Amino acid sequence: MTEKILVLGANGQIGTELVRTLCGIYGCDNIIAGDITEPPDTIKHTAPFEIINVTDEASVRRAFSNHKPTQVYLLAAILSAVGEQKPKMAWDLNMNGLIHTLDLAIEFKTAKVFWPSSIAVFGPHSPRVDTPQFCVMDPNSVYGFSKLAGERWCEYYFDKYGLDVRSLRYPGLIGWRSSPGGGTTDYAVHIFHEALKNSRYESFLSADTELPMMHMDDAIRATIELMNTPANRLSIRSAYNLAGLSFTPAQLAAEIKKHIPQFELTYAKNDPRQLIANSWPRSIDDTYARQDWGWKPEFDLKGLVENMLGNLKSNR
Ligand code: AKB
Repeated sequence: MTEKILVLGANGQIGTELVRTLCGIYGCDNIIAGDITEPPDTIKHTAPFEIINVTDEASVRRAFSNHKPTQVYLLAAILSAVGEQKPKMAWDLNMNGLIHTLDLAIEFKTAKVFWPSSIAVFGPHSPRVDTPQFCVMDPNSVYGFSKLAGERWCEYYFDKYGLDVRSLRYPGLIGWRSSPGGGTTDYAVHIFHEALKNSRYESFLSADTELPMMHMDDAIRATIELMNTPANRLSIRSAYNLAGLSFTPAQLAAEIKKHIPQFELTYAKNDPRQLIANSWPRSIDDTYARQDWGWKPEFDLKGLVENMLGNLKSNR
């Protein structure tokens, strides 16, 4: 069967990279990149692009009706830091975008839907080290509880309506081709750009704030691997825990210094993103992903830093 794949939120950090990868696998003519605004000059989608507003049911319906997608990736979201500034807007986009997509996927018989969750679904009472798939979850950011509610909806649509919806709890994602958009883990991307440009960076998180992170190449591979796994092997229909590596700003800076000895990292005080980070896991137990579909990350800290600096340097 020829796939027709709709990517909603295609201009974002993950969408930009995913459209490129899906083009390579399925051919660009079989991908539709959709987002609420035209892509900025920095993004050149290789697939055809359309304006689609996921909060507007009619807009999403038009895309489903025109393209009859066999797969949909719904990536449009307001992330943790911006979500705290615009809580109602974050809830509207993160929830209603998902419900519209799930309902239309049933109506138009879409074979598979991907929707990203996040480590933000955990909260201050979740175990912080090797956080398990199933535990207390009391997220205190709007982004976090919209993702947790979204996970519940995904599992509900699978159980009640048989919709094949799949999801991953992404850690902070670090890639050189696209920029992050308003999250708590964004420092770990900006630091590379500033290290190369100015040999200095001010981290909005404290030196010892350890968070789960992942190279974008690993995250895209995980996404495609999950989507290609036979449905009967998937035991998790909320969202899979997914681990790459964990590090603190100080550890990241020390690794960058091996390449840029004059690099200096300073730390801002009282940034609101620190409170969000303090409620998140330090590391993740992703046993279910490893067992069900053979997940294995490739990047450690050394490899990630080499890859980021090398690619950013040669693409300046
Ligand atoms: C954020 O920081 O909000 C995101 C995430 C971990 O989901 N990068």
